[in-house]
Amino acid sequence: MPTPAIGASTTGRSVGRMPIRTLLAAATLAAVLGPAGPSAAAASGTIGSINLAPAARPAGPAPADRIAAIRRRHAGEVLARVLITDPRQLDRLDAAGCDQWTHGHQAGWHEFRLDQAQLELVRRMGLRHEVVREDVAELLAAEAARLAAAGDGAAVGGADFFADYRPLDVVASFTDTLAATHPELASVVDLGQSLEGRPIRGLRITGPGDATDRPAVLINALQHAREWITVPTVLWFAQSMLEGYGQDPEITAILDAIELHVIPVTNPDGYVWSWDENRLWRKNRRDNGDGSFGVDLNRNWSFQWGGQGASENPSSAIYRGTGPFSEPESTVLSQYILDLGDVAAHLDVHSYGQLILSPFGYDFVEPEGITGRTHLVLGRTFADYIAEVSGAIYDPGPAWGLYLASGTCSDWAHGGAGAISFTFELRPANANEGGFVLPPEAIE
Ligand code: 0X9
Ligand code: ZN
Repeated sequence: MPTPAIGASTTGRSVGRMPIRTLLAAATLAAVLGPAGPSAAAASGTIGSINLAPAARPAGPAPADRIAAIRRRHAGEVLARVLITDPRQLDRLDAAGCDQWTHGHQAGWHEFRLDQAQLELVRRMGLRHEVVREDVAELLAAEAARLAAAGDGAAVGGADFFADYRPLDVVASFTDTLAATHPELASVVDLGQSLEGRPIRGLRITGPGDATDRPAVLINALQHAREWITVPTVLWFAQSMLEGYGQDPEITAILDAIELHVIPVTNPDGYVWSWDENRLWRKNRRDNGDGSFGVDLNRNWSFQWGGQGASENPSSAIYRGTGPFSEPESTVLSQYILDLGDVAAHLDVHSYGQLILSPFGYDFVEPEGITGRTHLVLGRTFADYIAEVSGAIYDPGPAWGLYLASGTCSDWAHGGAGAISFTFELRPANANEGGFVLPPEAIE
């Protein structure tokens, strides 16, 4: 079994008087818990003197047409868990176009979105299965109707940003506003451009003074377009840190000691596509030239690229791309991380599953020695904090325990950039609760 190249251990490092593990526990806790409630400022449509009204968005199809199209497209679809006893069964379901929501390729229970013909195939194959939701079309239509009814003005100006999911332009204006209202702490950073030329942006947050020697902590969300819950979660975390500075001694100490970088939308083209065309889109929007679109950004990172748990088939949901860092989105984020120089800790935020995954995921290996053990202890600590404060059960463990996946962001952040790194899978725990399509109440 190959031994991974491990970067410098960050285990013993501390930021100010704050051990890295405390910082990560605090950061993680805040990120997972979500917003405590609408802030009075945001509810009024302004933060400070900044008007939150978003820029005009291009007109799409009329809402009624859109919703009718969603109902037609997803008519009869169900969410089902299926017991796979031989990985070749997964190949057959994949060939039939079944949308696997759990991406493993091993025996065990897997969750799928299936139309009636695909469900019939599962029956014919004699696979044990259970339909957990029959209302996919309704779930998606109701979400689209709700978002259309909110309208652009209400999207930010009339209600709290965190009261519902927000399109890319509103995410961008909220990000700008957070920086504009905390100029002494935050600035907007521009990492580079997506394939379709959209900026990939984020916030750099640190206390006043010389930050040169402060280690960086980076949190990125939404590599996968349909995982909408990840965006408000990390933005709420950014807002909490900004509002807590000077109020909460622990947050103040953390921000005086580190540079925090929060990238809410790593895959802006996919995110826009998931809003405008296909809510359940996962990949970026690469034209693969064979009629298929999209590279799975979380299979495109250079560390162990092309190994197990990634596909060379462009139509696959886990298509790895033509080479390591073939995609601008993974390239610009990796370059940004390398340019920071001293990244102590990193979180790649996904949904769903309520999991805290530590390296590695490309094979059944873990970082050697104390670094590996530190990840496991930290993962357990995060899960305990989350349970204590919210009651939610998150399972910690090495990513390979979920399934093998190579070329992932978190494996690279640890194996290639030397950071302590985790992949978070946010709520819900399973498809019964809607999987990627959660009610807005789940944000808070
Ligand atoms: O498959 C992924 O990229 C992540 N799950 S998701 O449902 N959000 O797509 C998890 C990757 C974690 N790594 C491994 N399981 N190896
Ligand atoms: Zn994901």
